[in-house]
Amino acid sequence: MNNEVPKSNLLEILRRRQGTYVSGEDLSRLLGVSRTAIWKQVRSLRREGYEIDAQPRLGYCLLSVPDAFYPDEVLTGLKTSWLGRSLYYYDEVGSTNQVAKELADAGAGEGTLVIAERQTSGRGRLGRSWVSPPRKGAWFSLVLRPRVLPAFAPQLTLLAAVAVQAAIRDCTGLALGIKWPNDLLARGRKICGILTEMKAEMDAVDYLVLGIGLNINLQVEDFPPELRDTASSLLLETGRQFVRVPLLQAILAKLEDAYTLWQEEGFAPIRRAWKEANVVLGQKVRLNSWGEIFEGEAVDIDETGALLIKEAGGRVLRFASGEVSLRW
Ligand code: BTX
Repeated sequence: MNNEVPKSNLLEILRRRQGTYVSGEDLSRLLGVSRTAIWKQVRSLRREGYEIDAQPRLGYCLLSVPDAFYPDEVLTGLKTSWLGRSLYYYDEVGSTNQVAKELADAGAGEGTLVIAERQTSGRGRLGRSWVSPPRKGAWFSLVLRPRVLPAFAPQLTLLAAVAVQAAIRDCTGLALGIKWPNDLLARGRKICGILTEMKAEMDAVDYLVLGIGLNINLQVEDFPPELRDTASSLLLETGRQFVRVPLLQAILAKLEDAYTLWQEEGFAPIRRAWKEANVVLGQKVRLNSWGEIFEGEAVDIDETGALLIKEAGGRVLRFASGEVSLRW
């Protein structure tokens, strides 16, 4: 008798009968392993945070599952058809974007997901860092291989912002505002950041890595003092603790839908959705573009996703990238 119990198979059976007991004998028969092997796997699952009751005559009963991004948890109930179905999970990693880039360089397919409970050197844009404490947020990256010219790649950041905004609205009721190009804000504080990195030839994208950092259950003290006035989390905004796995699943589903729409109909529908959820247009803004400062009213984003700013003199400037400040 084979004595290795595939964890996923055991979990699948217990999950299907969640709330009722399954005897060791039945499990042993269904999985083709000894009862000792089942007991060993149950102990290992308990160490991972699964609550499994064991009763001498009744057998095993799954009482609760941990709120961890274990592949079994992410894949159970995931509604996407390709996004996130190939998945690399880490309890701790430097940066999920870095890992995703290495995987993409080695040929990882479209939709590959890299997710970590904690990042030790999470990255923002321009060499900045992203605070990613253990099991408090969703820190993840996706490998995408869109067939577009490199100039259209920045649209993906806006697309991601729209998808995350919609998923959070559906799951929590919170309507976050999108700040061009890559932040989601609540009351002006950053709750989610998006970092898109690309490898491309002159006329074709090889791959894009879409990195998303979403602050979910962070308390004030989880942020370093210098971020406490500018950062927030879903918990701090709503007073509620969220189970993270369903949030991630909702984000992946919205992202897959938006990405499919983008490939079929182009940027127009994404642009419309972005304009509805943004907090930049119509505002006086200051934009830092490679160290040069521009000021004016943000009037629109164009069909490529670039921001249009109207200066006091009436001249309209177009920015494909840059850092926007709203309050000055
Ligand atoms: P950004 O450059 O727009 O923002 C980075 C800045 O945001 C930091 O300099 C700091 O001021 C502030 N900040 C840092 N951590 C947080 C936080 N947790 N919440 C709010 N504000 C913060 C935004 O870059 C893009 C961030 C992407 C992060 C994801 S996580 C998964 C993936 N892997 C990875 O290394 N990065 C991405």
